[in-house]
Amino acid sequence: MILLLGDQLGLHHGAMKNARAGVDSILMAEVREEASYVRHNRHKIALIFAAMRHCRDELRAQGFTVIYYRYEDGKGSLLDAVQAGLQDCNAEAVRCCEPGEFRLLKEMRQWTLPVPLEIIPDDRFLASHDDFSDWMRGRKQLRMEYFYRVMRRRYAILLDADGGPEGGKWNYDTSNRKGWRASESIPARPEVVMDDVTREVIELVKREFPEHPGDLDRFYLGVTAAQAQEHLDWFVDSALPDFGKYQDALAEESPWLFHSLVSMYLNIGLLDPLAVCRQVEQAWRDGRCDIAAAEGFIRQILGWREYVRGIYWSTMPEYAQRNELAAERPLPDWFWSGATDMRCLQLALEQTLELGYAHHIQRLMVIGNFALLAGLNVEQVCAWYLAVYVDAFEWVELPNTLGMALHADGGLMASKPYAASGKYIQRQGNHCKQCRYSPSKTTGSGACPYNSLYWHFIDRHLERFRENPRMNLVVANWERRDHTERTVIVKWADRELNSLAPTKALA
Ligand code: FAD
Ligand code: DLZ
Ligand code: SF4
Repeated sequence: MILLLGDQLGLHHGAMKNARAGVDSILMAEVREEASYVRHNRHKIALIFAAMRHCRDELRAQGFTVIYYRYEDGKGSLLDAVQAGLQDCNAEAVRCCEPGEFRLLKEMRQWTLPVPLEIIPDDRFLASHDDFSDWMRGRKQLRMEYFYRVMRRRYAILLDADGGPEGGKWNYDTSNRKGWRASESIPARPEVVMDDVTREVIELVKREFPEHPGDLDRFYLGVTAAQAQEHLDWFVDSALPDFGKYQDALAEESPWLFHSLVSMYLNIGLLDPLAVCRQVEQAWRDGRCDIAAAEGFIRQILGWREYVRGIYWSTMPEYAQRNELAAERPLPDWFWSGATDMRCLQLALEQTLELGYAHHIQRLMVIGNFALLAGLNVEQVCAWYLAVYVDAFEWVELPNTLGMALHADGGLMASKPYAASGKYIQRQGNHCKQCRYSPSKTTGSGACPYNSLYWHFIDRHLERFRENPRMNLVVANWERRDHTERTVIVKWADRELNSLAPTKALA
């Protein structure tokens, strides 16, 4: 019996590799524990249940026997489902591909079953656990850039005839930082056509998860591999040419700008990462986008995505406990409503809660940056990120949040914190024009909170940052200011911090 998890829906990888129609039974189960271990966005639950049901139908059409428990069947946990499934099918063994979260792997290892359980490696990823450990060995710093070059060479992506990087450079990041000035039009995304299976799931999720975020009247996701591919094709044709240029931009007009919106499909197995990279490389070779767009996009998947997974599995479970900057301030209630006057943060939170999506710069430099500067409790912030995004699974969410955004791993992933004042947000987009705060003021009425919080952050970690060569300049700038000025800024920031409402109940 093959246990197929809700984020492992590719039919040619993982536990499905070499599966035999007519011999093996496939078990799929919508279960309470997986749907509620955090307050998942309703878009995520709807995506997973609808994609699971479509996958079930496709497998049956291919001649597979599928044991499927719907949410209404009341299975509490995956273990309950496996035990019930075994009674149905007389299997000699259970096979499952390793789950994407340490939590579940640990549980599975403790399962007591009447037949052996075989947990096999997840071959959807382009670097195995051993590949990553080999790369890590003997390195003082785990710079993503060097890992990425190894991956480019291994998969021969964007290489010239001599094996060097196409265009002469490995990384075109410096061409990909243009701010948004609303001078170009953003292409409208194709509408998703829903069938009865998806509509039924949406009604179920609305009914069963009333306390979870997510406006399902705006459901916008594909739920089959074919639909995911259509989304990717649309991206390559219509948005990729501007992806690079506006990769770091922030816009009032759009929650997604020129981003691909494929993370959720990659993460649940509806798209294959290598095929996605090759399709984008081909678009460049055909002259349909520039090298900075293609390289910038491929780096995210071949580089960052594989790298964060490597960090996660090589450091867990200890990684989740890290809090190097001793950040303990409770997560404010308004992270669950978006009710703040900070325009950039309000829009990022609202779209996150309503759609389960925010693009990378919103996650890192608007929400994450605020959490970092304000010293919000690391565990609570990580739990929030795991809950609110459609693409959130701990293997990718945790290193990005704890490591990249909150610098709570003390610099294992990033040699300096991604901390910025309101000036950065102003430069990258057009939110500040709509905001009641001013990015050019640091203290006093109407001052952008990011500004004083930025200096508060530097001031509270002065000793640590003095030791960091990449932070020297900022520390020197701060220390050059006169004592009174520094005191005024720190006091103003304290006022801002004290005005953050304490949290009520966290999921
Ligand atoms: P695009 O901008 O179009 O990028 C293309 C693809 O590259 C993405 O689909 C994704 O698969 C990959 N990618 C890009 N950046 C990263 C990254 N840093 N790590 C891993 N993959 C990356 N991504 C998730 O998939 N799940 C998460 O739970 C998640 N949590 C995040 C939390 C924080 C604090 C931050 C800073 C980033 C997080 N990311 C996460 C990474 C990234 O923000 C999202 O993958 C991206 O925004 C998804 O939108 P997209 O598909 O439009 O991406
Ligand atoms: C996220 C999720 C949800 C909401 N529901 C289910 C489910 O009912 N059944 C299932 O098999 N998987 C679900 N998942 C995905 C799992 O939580 C995921 O496999 C683990 O978190 C490991 O990545
Ligand atoms: Fe955000 Fe500050 Fe700009 Fe307002 S002024 S949008 S809070 S950066």
